[in-house]
Amino acid sequence: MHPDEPRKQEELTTIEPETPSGDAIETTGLQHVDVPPNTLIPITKQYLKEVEQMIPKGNRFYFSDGRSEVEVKIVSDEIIRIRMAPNGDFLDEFSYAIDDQKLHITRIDAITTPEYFSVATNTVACRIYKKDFRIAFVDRHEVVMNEDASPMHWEEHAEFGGYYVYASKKYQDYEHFFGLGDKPMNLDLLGKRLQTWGTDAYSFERETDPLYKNIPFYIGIHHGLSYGIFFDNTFRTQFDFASQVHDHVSFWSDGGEMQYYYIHGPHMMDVVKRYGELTGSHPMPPKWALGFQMSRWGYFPESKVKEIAATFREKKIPCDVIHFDIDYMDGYRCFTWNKKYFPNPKKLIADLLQKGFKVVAIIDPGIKVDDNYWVFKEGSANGYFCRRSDDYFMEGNVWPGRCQFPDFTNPKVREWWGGLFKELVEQGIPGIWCDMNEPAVFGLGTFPLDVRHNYDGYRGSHRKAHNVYGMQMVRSTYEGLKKLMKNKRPFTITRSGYAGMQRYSSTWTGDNKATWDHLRLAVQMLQRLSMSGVSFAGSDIGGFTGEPDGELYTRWIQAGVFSPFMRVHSAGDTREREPWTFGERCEKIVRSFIELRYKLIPYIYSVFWENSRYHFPMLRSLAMVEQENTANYARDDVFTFGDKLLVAPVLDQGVTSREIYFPKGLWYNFWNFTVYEGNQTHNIEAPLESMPLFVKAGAVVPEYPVMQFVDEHVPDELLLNIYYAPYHVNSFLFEDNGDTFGYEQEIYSEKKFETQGNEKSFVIRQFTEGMFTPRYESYRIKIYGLPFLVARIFVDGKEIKTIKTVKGKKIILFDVVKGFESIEIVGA
Ligand code: MIG
Repeated sequence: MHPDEPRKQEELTTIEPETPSGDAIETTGLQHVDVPPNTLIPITKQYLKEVEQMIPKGNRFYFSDGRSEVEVKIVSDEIIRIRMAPNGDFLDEFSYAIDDQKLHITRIDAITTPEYFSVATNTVACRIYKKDFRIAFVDRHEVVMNEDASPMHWEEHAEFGGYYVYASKKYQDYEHFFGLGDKPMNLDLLGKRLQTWGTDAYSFERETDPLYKNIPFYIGIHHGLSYGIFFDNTFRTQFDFASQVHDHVSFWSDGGEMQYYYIHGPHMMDVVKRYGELTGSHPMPPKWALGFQMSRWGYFPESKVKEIAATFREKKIPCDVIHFDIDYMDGYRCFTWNKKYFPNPKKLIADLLQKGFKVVAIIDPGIKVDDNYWVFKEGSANGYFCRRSDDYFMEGNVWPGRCQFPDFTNPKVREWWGGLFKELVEQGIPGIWCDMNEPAVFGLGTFPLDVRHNYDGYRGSHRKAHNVYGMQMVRSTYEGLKKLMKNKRPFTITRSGYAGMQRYSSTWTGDNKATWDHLRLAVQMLQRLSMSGVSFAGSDIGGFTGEPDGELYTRWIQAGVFSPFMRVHSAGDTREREPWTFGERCEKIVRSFIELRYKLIPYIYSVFWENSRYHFPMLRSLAMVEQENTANYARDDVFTFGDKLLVAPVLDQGVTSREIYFPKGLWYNFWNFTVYEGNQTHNIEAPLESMPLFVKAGAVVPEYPVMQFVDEHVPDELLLNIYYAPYHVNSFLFEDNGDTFGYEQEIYSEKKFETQGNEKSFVIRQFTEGMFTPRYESYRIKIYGLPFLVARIFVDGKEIKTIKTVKGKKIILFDVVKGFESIEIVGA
């Protein structure tokens, strides 16, 4: 019905192979088909052989065994990249994952010993053993961090050409593994065999693999030392963590190049940060995106949306965002409105905005094949849709029926797609939710492998482009919105993505279920995503499919306060999920926890900045907080949010207390200020009204008054909760205007608070950087846990007299000007 149009000029350009003239073609060795070929080389795995030489070229070093070549590139003091070319020809260098950051190299030492070549930075050496081409990474204390069990190898891919490429490492004693994105399982990956091949995994289960995201980055830890491997290959990749062979850890791919980055620690936190330096971090989100978000498949007609919005405000349950799922569209055609349900979207969106609600709308990649639909017409006319190997269009069924799919790996297509949001932006939509971008196709699952992609000019089939398709869709969406919204920050969510996706989007964990185990999975998956570079993530609170009861819903909301992205979402065939649908008791608790989220906004925003600017993961697993304690590797139901809040959500039905391991140091119970000594386990009461939450002693935690949406009003003063510690602690507060890119031009304020306590005094110092001035004039200081009676308080040397004492003299309260440099509290 849509005859293929003539191919575009650019697609016709092919590179002519350099062949000698006809009669000069070498025919020796060719077999006639009727003659049984007894000299054909069988397809078998081939291994690198003895190394013949090393040739240095700047920060790159080339090693050869006569036929194959290996490149060792020093990327930074802690990052070394390895590439292998089976026939000596490296592929063009191109990566969707790598951010163009300038990394630092202090020095490079190349040496040759009778046994090996070594290329070293000031922290780690890469050794290449001459005899068999095995590679090892050795730290400065001669500890082998990671080492080949066998040399890198490959096997011809007869069907598609190219090679399967393999690396096989020794399993180090007591080694454990983390990372790999969104795997729905315990944090520690030891004993698992996993793959990356983005999949629409509706109602996935614990252990389902693969899921939606493709992040071929893992962290290994042994002897208290940590390193990472980022296998930057977009084909289907597989990882075996001592599952098939108990002393081997391998990773391999169906095609492309064996190309991986070794990232040195020795702290897991450093590995994660360096992986972030390599692949980028989240840009700052609009501040409202950190508020509570309400979603449902789907809210329509507009009277339903209005009713939901009104109920939030009536019941005084804070909320910032309402999501529009696919039903807002006309026959599921992207960039259109169902005029029956939404006769005047602009007005509706404006009315909602007036009440403080932002609308986030879903967009799918499938474009309905329909000659009366402008998006389809434009896409067809310009040749923007994907084609099969024989030039047919890639057609498949999704929500709108028969669809074609833009090739987001083509920069021109990304540019076009980005512009399609013009009308939605003009109508007042500041956020887009990209769904189904694995890509998902009904019946087929995804595209057949022969579909062709532009791959930014490097051409490839779907085998090569599948794992980056979703990332390129949300990239084009983000970049398009950014242009259309001028200097405002767009908000995007994506279901699929590849390593580096964090530069363009937040994400959610997909179609989970309303079960207690899925709540636990959410907590595990969000920690895993956080250590895989994608901190801005959340789960469908309450579960997408199935029916939670009030208890599960309430516990999930409690945990959800500590998801960087906090959204309730559910499938269309489930019962209602708004915070008021589970009875009065639950409503009250849920309200108080959503209010807690809003009180913590200045803290959450600062934690976001630490990720955006400095690459710290927002959620930090105990394995990362205290890697020297191997028992922590299995403690994946407790984590810290930023470094000041220790979060221990209740993950089991009917439970009203739980055992919690506290990392070293002192921790305050957030609710009653009891102090616990760390490096041990305590049993903590957790009735449904409460959730175990602790603050690191010495912390300064900024707090906003409860608002019904973020920045509903400007507070006259900022509350600083300060928790005494008998030692030194640093805390940070980031502030800016909350919705522009001014922060890239230093228009922000970054405050550092240093606290220092002893038996007789407690001192708080403030250091300010940046050019943004918040509108409030003073801080209200609230100090918890002083071990002495207060005699005097000095602010910048001047004594202040107006001090309040509350709760049996355990808390003191006073106001100071926001520009103070030091506060000294002196005991009696
Ligand atoms: O085939 O848009 O994961 O969040 O509500 C289902 C409808 C398509 C899947 C998403 C889900 C969304 C749903 N979508």
